[in-house]
Amino acid sequence: MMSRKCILIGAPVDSGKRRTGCLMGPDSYRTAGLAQALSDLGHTVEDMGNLSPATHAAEPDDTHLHQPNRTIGWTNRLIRTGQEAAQRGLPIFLGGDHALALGSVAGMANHAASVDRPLFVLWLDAHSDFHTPDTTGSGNLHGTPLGYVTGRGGFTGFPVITNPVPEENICIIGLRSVDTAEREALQNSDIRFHDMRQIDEHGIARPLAAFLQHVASQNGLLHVSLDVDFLDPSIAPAVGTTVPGGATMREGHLVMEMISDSGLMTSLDLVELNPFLDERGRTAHLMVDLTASALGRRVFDRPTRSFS
Ligand code: B3U
Ligand code: MN
Ligand code: MN
Repeated sequence: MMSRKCILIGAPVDSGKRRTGCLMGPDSYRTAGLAQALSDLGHTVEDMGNLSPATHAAEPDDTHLHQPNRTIGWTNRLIRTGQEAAQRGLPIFLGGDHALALGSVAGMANHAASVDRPLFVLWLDAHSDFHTPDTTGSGNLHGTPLGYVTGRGGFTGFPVITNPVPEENICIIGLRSVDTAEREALQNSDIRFHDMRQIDEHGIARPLAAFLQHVASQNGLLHVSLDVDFLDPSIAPAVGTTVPGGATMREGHLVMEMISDSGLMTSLDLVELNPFLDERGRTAHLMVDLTASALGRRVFDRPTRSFS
């Protein structure tokens, strides 16, 4: 396993939905020992502390969207900070809710363009987060990052997407809660998506291995966005939107170990942890353990297994 420079970026974004608490996420990961876990694996760790949103206008009162301007402020901040960090190491965005990914992914897309490589995105989530401000029924912008970074319209006031992520470069795994508008948009898109039914029938390794091989064949950079609700709420209760029937602990670790084996991951989001809802830190600890698996922690060092 290659030794990496991991750059922790605290992004206490809490504007992406109405239920608050995700702002405590970054400090919860720190308390659960994230930096130590990474340095125990031989990585160097830099912690940039907790960011705050860029200056933004007051919230309008004539919109169905929840706190759009604060999310615009966060997006501006995270694009800039993320892009700068990616030149120096492997950014790990400590959320914060999934609205942080409007900025993290857009920043990584700018970075990828600057080094002339394509960006690929692995989205581990119960939800597809492919809404636009026009299609969201809830008005919660944590449901829109994939819509934003692929260049869908309607994101008035947000930074203009200069390097849209091609739909065919995105793979979503873990789906089990998709709105009607999103389902249609997804089915008409080139995004690869895998719901729990598919995972139950064929296993989680097969679609992931196919995607990782594709990324490798294109010499791509890989951004991984891990939403706590990818996991089953019985093992990861600290999330506002619990959806039963999620990934097991073993599936979660397998996904992360395969990502690590591939050597492809260049940035990571840890999102939607709401420590206010946790049970004695177990969700925070699990997210730290999964991050460790993605960065080389193993039971045994054994030759990489091929899944083809
Ligand atoms: N698709 C719904 C629900 C949702 C999306 N992301 C989460 N929940 N966490 C929406 O509000 O857009
Ligand atoms: Mn999400
Ligand atoms: Mn989700």
